[in-house]
Amino acid sequence: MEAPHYKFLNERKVSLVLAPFSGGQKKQGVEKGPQYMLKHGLESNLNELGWETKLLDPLQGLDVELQDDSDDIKGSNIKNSKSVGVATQLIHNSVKETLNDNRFPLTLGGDHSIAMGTVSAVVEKYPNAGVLWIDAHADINTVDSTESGNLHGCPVSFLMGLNPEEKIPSSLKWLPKNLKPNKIAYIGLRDLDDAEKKILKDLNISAFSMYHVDRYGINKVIEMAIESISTSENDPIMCSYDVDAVDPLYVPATGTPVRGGLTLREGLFIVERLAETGRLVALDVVECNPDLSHNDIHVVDTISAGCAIARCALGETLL
Ligand SMILES: [Mn+2]
Repeated sequence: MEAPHYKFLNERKVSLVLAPFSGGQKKQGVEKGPQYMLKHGLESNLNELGWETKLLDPLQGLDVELQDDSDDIKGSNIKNSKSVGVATQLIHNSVKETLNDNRFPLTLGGDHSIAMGTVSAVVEKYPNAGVLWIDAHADINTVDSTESGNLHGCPVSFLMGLNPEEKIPSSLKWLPKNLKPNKIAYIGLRDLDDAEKKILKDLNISAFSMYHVDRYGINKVIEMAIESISTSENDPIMCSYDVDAVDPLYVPATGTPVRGGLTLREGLFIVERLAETGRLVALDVVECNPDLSHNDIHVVDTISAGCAIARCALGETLL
């Protein structure tokens, strides 16, 4: 396979946007993801693939307490909305700046709430962009439907504007609700709340669960997913990749593991294939949590998988 050509870039330049944020859920440790991935050699690996790299650390010196509920709305169980709002806006600005510099934003989480910042920035830059959300979960709970109140389970509902205005915490009011239901497709789903299933049905959102992966195979699924979010063959594509899409056998150190997931090869094939299209414009890799492991091998497996997802999306091939 020839090295993929990224149609929306002039040169192979990537900004690693560090998003060491854990306020979208309750388990400490997910904020260590970016440092572990860097320590694993991700930056030099990307250099070897021909990318000029730059690190951005938008949350550096963030003075909002991680657990800050001062902005939460009474009667809603949404948690830490202040810190989520502040952090995601900083990340949004970094991704926007990266895209405007004609660089590829590779955002390293952190929990999946950070995608409020990244996806909204990509759609602002490219209004016709489609989003592939690779995940065991749909992350589309609303402020009314969420049982846990953890915002990493809600980013898609905020991006789509599914929440009543009066229930949006003031620190999340900045967020452009620019993601249309026909511009997102899921792959890897296997653990959804009933309310989420209803939203996907009602809005006719393209969703490929593990059932579809088994029935059609991953190659056909990615083809159908891309087709479903494309209005033309040249629409840009963003990928927001939650490592829990991959089976916990390969990715054990993550906050909400669900068995029966993608094999490691299926997980990597998705991003290899996306790179091959030349249409990929941004990638998130989220939910690596090195603290949630019983041994060092679990940590190494998880971080290795996260780094491999990033490398494959940026053109690494087997041959
Ligand atoms: Mn997720």
